[in-house]
Amino acid sequence: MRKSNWLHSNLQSFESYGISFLGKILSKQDADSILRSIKASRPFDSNLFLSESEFASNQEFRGVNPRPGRNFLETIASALDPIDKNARLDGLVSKLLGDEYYLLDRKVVCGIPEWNMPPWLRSRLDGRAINNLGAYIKPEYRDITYFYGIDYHQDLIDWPEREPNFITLYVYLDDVGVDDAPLTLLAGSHHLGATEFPHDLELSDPTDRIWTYKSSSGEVECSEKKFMAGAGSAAIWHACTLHGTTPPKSTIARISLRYLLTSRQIGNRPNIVDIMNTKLFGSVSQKTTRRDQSSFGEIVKSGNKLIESVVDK
Ligand SMILES: O=C(O)CCC(=O)C(=O)O
Repeated sequence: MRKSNWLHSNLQSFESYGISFLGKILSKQDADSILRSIKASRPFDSNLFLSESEFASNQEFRGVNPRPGRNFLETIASALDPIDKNARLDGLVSKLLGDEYYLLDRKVVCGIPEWNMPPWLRSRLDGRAINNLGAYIKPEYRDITYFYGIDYHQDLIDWPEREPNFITLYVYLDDVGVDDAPLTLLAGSHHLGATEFPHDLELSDPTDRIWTYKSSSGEVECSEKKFMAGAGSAAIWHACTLHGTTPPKSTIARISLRYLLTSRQIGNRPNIVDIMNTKLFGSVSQKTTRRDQSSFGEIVKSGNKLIESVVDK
């Protein structure tokens, strides 16, 4: 696709649906080289996990994700140049967030298949809404985020009181097909603005996979979009776009990169995301973004609408 068509169609998709699938932004070779260094850094099997007794003797649910000083991507920063210096991507993000946009966060995200999980943990997590595995991972491996499926959520969930002035850029390092826990996104769900997790969602048309999403500000019908693509492919979405994954059915952990990019406030030159945010039906931020955790940060809410919607199908 010509450069100007690529830019135009991605801007149009982002503005209308809060999502855009960018195609390949990394060569297979560059994606492989990043993937190889991640895979060489640890075992991607049950050895990632604490034993049941180790976990029981020191249960920690907060501070178990990557953070500055404990983030695998800090160790391979130059391998990320093909993303950081990608002129097409930079042109697109500059339109969305303004020329002065900057990196808010980036990390490796790994989808863990069932067979990699110790049996005690599988039964403990069964049916939970959000399975971020950080609490169960050995401390030396917490420089990556691990998921065993996650129900539909907004990326604003981690940012109470923040406005959605950032976007997510997700880059697959593996080929991702239907059994590899593809990201599943709800087109147009950003229109309802910032809403609390768990969200009011119903699969109203199971044949065409259309979800009715409600909040106190309104209701939208959202078509489910699966991000299935080859290694090096990327997608971007608005901070209020609902998305999630089921656990991978395949035996291979799915490894991806997740960037959050944000705008700088520079006078009164609103960028596209700022303009989109003035048109959201509901609130632009929430003091409380989620109601699924205990006071210690453990996920206690059961019921995962995304997983339940595909069980036995
Ligand atoms: O990669 C995954 O399995 C889930 C990632 C996700 O939803 C997120 O990072 O917000």
